[in-house]
Amino acid sequence: MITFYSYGSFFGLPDASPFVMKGEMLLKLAGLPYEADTRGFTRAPKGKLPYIKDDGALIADSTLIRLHIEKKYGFDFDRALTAHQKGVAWAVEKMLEDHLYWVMVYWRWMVDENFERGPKNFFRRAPALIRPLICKIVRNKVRASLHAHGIGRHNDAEKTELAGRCIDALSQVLGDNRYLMGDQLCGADATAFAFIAGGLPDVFESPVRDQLLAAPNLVAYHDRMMAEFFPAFVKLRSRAQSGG
Ligand SMILES: N[C@@H](CCC(=O)N[C@@H](CS)C(=O)NCC(=O)O)C(=O)O
Repeated sequence: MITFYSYGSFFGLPDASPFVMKGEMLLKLAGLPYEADTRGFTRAPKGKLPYIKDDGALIADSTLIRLHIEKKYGFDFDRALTAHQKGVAWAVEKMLEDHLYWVMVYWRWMVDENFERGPKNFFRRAPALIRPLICKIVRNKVRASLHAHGIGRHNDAEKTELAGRCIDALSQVLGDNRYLMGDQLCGADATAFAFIAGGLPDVFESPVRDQLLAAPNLVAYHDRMMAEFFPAFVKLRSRAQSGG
């Protein structure tokens, strides 16, 4: 049995991290049984989640998990796609992971109100006396990562414009399709779903959320995918939205 190391549910989502939601969805797409373990972060081989343990082998990184599934289990996530579609799907995936993600991180972590309602909850098990210090250290680390990536050097209007182009591109690629690239699922559906889901919780007020909500096809796609793959969270999301 594969062990899938995750953060666990926050903000009405299957997981706080879009990369973890992507990883879990890849396991579901491949039909592989797994058990989730939310206590693996301190032993994470690359200091990040998700990672899996499969027959004793540790595979860290959502994309490397995908490659592992493809190699070890012979599962082709993109079997329904043409070569051109495969290229587009991969490019869309990396646009979300390596570009839009960092704008999302900025709004979640660097805006005080969003941090208070969101990531601060990750530290609620830390001793009360040192909790503010831990929050400060981790936030400073995130700030440094944003700066190193480059997104953190842009002003809010610039970040918003860049995020808008990503969301628009995603919406254009999806169009009226049921799934990202057509009427069949592919590997990038795991990423597209996870990053839309990560941007939608109403605890985070952000231009990214507004831009996603302004794209009806992305919201409808998200709701379809949530119902298909994480049905328990459809209820949680609607309860959260109705203030319950
Ligand atoms: N490239 C990695 C990215 C994973 C990632 O960035 N995970 C974040 C959560 S969204 C994390 O665990 N960060 C912890 C840290 O940087 O300390 C993947 O695809 O799995």
